[in-house]
Amino acid sequence: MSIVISTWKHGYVANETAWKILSSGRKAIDAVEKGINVAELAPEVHTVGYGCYPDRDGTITLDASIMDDKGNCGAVTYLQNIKTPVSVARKVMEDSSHVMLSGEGALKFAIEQGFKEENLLTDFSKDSWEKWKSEKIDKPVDMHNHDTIGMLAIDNSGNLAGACSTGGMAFKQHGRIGDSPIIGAGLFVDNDIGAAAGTGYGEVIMKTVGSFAIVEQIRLGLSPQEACEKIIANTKTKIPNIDEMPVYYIALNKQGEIGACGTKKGFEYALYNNENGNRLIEANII
Ligand code: SD4
Repeated sequence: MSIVISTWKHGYVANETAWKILSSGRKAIDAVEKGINVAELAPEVHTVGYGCYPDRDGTITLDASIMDDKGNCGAVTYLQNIKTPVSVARKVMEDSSHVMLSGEGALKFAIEQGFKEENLLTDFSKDSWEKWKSEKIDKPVDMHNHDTIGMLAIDNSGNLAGACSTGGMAFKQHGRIGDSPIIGAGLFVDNDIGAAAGTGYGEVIMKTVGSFAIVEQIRLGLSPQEACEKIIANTKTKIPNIDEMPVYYIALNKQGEIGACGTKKGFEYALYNNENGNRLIEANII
């Protein structure tokens, strides 16, 4: 019973690669890493990896994390000049004694591990920044300037894994780090129970430790859908101006049931399973 679920439209293409890996009998951890690489490497995906929107200073800084079925995890924050941060996060998990590396140290580690240092700014990245600077548009999150890829998978052996990768918010404060590399906030996997990943306004996801909260609700007996809805409902009561700071989650349990919910309309996720193939679905809002 393989399943892969991922956030936003770019998850659809990423799912195709993840599914091929799962279908060949490989592990969920390989599927989520390689699936997310597809979005990271695509210059037309402007919110993840190569070709991202830069920060206020015109610099692209990336966050990513990954978690396997043994409860191991790895993360990078404020990483520059590497196209595939989720793969660096996996190296942190597997080939270092740490969970998280940041900035210059993360870059140094990546280069030591054989990753190539490259300029991630495309013409689109530069032009959008020039435009933002000249117009002083200050819209940290809307449907066009954010969109982390989060991906959760279950493999043929019934093991779970999850990962996420993002450029954070377009034109963010230089040095800002979001929820995606924070285990428990942007991502959490417990192979006995389930997995969850967040997208949207990272500050809200961090304040509410959303992904961990969802997995804990699944542990207490809720379905992934009920768990996502419960945490979204809680978040709405805790964050007064939630309308300006939307958040969204996807979740998967050990039995292969999925859930998705957000505070605002327009959240699409991609689900690939045996019954229906790959589909882009609009999530419930509550
Ligand atoms: C962040 N959560 O850095 C990310 C951005 C995002 O959909 O997911 N947007 O806050």
